[in-house]
Amino acid sequence: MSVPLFKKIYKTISAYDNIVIARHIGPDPDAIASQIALRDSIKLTFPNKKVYAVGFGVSKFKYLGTLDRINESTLTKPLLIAVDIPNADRLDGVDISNYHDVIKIDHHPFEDKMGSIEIVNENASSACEIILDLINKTRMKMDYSIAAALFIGITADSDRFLLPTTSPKTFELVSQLILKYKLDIKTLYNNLYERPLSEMRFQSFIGLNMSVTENGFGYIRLEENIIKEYGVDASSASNMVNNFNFVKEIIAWAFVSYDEKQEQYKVNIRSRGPIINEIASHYNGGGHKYASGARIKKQEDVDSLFKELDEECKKYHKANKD
Ligand SMILES: [Mn+2]
Repeated sequence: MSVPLFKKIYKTISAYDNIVIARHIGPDPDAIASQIALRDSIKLTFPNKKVYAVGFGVSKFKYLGTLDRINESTLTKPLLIAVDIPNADRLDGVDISNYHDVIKIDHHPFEDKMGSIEIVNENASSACEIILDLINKTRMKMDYSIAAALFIGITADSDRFLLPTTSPKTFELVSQLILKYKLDIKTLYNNLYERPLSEMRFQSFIGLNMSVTENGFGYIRLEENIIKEYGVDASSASNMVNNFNFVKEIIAWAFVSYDEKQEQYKVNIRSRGPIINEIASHYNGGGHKYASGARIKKQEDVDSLFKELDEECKKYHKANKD
């Protein structure tokens, strides 16, 4: 990312006294870690500024730090920094129209223009990687807990440096971070990866029951009664989609669950070959090339999404035959 753009962000941050940092609804570790690390770095660099990281808290990510509550109407001339989010309508806890200016820092494919400065780097492993680069290349400060949060965000979003967005630069930045702050990786990994036995058992259920087409498309519907029977929470269940990479017979795979409250199907899609976000975008969805999601009202549309994904797998196999 260009240094002039980082300098411009630094200058803009310097100019505001009230800063709110927001990310997407249904946050993952990268979303929360990037907003907390950025908030704490701005506070450390500019102790007189009021800086808030907002959005609905998730108890299992509490180890990353605490979030703030704000009353937007009482903030004078606030700056909004949106991290890890491409679309304004999925911002958690803020109304973009209340802000004097907006900075976006993201690594998803571009969707909405939000403000005067936008860093969108699809080649970055995570929002945390971009923020780490920003801190390193400006006069912004860091301490152990900021470094630890950034490490967690990068590790989680790159799936432990497995996903194709992991670059030599990712390794370089992380290596410097570990050395400089003597990160206690063992504790950080425990926080990020420890999970209950019930989840492990449910993952085995998925492995046993997933359907796989001859084109290498794997799919399963996670029924509510089964999720309950195994005692896992619905979001942990759908996040297990990340654990089915590198299965020889599968090149793209999807989990679908029904959200009773929203009255819609939530589909999580992953791939290690075919590009899937284009297809997901036809079904009220989107995301990264190899990690996407969709929210669908009707069962028939889920079926036709799966048909399209299966076709894409077929095309991919044809194009990549040795
Ligand atoms: Mn992210």
